[in-house]
Amino acid sequence: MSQMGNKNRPKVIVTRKLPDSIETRMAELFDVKLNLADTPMSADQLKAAVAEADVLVPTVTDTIDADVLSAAGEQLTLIANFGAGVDHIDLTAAKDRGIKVTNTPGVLTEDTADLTMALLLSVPRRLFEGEKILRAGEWTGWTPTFLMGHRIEGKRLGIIGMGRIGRAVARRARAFNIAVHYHNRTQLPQEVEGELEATYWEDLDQMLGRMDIVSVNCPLTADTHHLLNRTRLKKLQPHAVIINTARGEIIDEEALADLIEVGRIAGAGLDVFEAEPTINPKLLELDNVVLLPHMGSATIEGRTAMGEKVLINIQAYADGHRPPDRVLPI
Ligand code: 8YV
Repeated sequence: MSQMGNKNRPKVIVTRKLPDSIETRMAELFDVKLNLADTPMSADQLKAAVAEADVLVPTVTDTIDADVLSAAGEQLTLIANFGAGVDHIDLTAAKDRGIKVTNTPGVLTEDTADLTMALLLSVPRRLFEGEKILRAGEWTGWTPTFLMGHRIEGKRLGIIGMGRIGRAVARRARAFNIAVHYHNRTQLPQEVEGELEATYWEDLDQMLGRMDIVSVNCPLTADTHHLLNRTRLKKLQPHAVIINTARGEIIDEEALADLIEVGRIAGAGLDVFEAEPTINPKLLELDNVVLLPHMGSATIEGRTAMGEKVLINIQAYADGHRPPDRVLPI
């Protein structure tokens, strides 16, 4: 039985504006404080929120570190994250204070994989370069050699992180006749590998040296921070491109920008950045880089489903049951 077991209407503080239907349901079910203005909360505002709430509903834009959690009152027993990644939450600090953490896995898999494919097509085929030229009124007509990119059919894709999203990317890649390779903490069961026609590389460095396209699909953890550091990035072949729809901090962004600038890496498609929403100015200068504002899961369907997961996790917890999407305790 949770500490909230007797509370019919837990006090829930939501840090950002969520889809309308979710906010409406939240207000029906819980004593909820919404952020209709949608301005990101400062550390002090987050501290005030954790001092007051039974349940906090943060997003990727909230840094819930040990300092913020030090302000939490005894009543804060659940952090029901709106999002799958929980790297912005200090799980050790939460655990020490007996705070449970849930997330929203599974419902953003396909959308994020779609966006990964969109970038995977956009960079080699130079789609955004073409768009930019056309909109600037600089297109003077078809020529046989204008904006030639590279074919993706038959190329080798190395997926880093073969969880739900990585596998969804692999399925799509197979449909484009791309050869799927992957690096993961553990090798997938043979039947899954067979289904995805995926080749496992235990050694990431070796895989990087042989790929045409690399897609980052692993979570950000202490182990994956700057997993693609300068030394590793240099293992890539000069014609390789990198796609990142996971977390910016997994790649040393400065090194990536430097290596693309000097032609040691052919390009990148990035939906996530090390210091979001600040973008490394070097990246902004590069034509062979496609930059998107962290929109992997930005579909009405996906964001609504994420909200529904948050609702279910809170309701289950308030009813004294184990919420379905437990990150902490596992
Ligand atoms: C979300 C994401 O939009 O779920 C995740 O981990 O990166 C995004 O798809 C964001 O995290 C919402 O908090």
